[in-house]
Amino acid sequence: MSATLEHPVTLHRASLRPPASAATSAPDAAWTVAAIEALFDLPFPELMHRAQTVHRQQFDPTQVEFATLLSVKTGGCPEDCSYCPQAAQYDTGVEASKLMEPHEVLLAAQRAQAAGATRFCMGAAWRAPKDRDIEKVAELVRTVKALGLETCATLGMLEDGHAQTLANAGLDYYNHNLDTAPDFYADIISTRVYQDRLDTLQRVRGAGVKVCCGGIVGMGESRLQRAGLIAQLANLAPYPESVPINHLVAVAGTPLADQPPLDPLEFVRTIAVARITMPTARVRLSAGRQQMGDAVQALCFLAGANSIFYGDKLLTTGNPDTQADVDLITRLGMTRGAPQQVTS
Ligand code: SAM
Ligand code: DTB
Ligand code: SF4
Repeated sequence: MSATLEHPVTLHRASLRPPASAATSAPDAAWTVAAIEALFDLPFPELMHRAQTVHRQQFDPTQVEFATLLSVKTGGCPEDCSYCPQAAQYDTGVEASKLMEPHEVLLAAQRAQAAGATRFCMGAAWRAPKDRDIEKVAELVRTVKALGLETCATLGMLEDGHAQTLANAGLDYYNHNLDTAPDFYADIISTRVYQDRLDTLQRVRGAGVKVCCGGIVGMGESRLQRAGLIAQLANLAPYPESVPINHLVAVAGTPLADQPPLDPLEFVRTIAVARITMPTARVRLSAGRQQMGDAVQALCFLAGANSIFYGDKLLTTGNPDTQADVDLITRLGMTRGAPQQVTS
């Protein structure tokens, strides 16, 4: 799977094929950070061609998933994630609220479904849910699942047994992000360690729930560290079924409030590299779309993104209007719907 660049033109043709294992989501050879950095370093047209080739081997490239987010428990979080407006210790104007009731969540899920979402993701600003929280979220999952939507939850770190309870309730995906490279992690979060995240992902897998795991770029990390994040994700065995790539939404009051945005083309490269290294995953163009503009988003779709968060709000920050997203997908001649892997 080497992406060595000594002879890029001849080598890229030989390396258009994904690693043999990738088609089965079970890598038998690890991606090295150097190989992934070499992908990032490819000439842009070359990188895009490779990403598109991999994408088309697995999916209809015109299909894009619409996943709607709902913050079912907002703010007041004891963690210190530097990017997050919901951390209690930052003065961001986000008000803490209690866990929503099933009838409120049902209404939001019905609205999302009527607007065209196929997946509904519930987020809670917890470090880790308590046993009684899990029982309540399981009820929410049952409520949403009964509508025929794909269900996803992101609740923080899980204890043994939590993932199984959620699985029994009908949870399809659990979102828990690695966020960044291991060697940049401590610059961003001090209240938990990388291994905690890996342990939760293991519990999710163990319960048979699909893994939604990605990260955030534009937090001041280097390209090498972006490659380090992708290497961590791609080397999970198996790699996640769903990979959200977020651009930092810089929120006033958080330590990263003044972080300048990443070069948009570097964001597109990150999507392309995620697609190449995790061919069968749904790669989600996640937070940051409101700041991105239509042309950059279109490049992200060309780079292999096949999922977006759909709805006027992410968890606490803005997202493009639903009509703007429907219009964009229409203008691009694309269709919404859960992308299915092609069989050949
Ligand atoms: N509290 C749980 C946790 O941290 O796992 C679940 C909710 S948390 C808000 C989910 C994810 O949202 C984070 O892991 C992070 O990747 C993303 N996120 C939070 N704030 C963000 C921001 N300002 N910009 C981009 N992504 C953000
Ligand atoms: C993910 O990777 N991004 C979403 C979802 N998973 C939960 C959250 C983005 C949050 C952006 C900041 C906010 O709206 O609070
Ligand atoms: Fe809390 Fe999650 Fe925000 Fe971190 S990302 S402060 S754990 S809500």
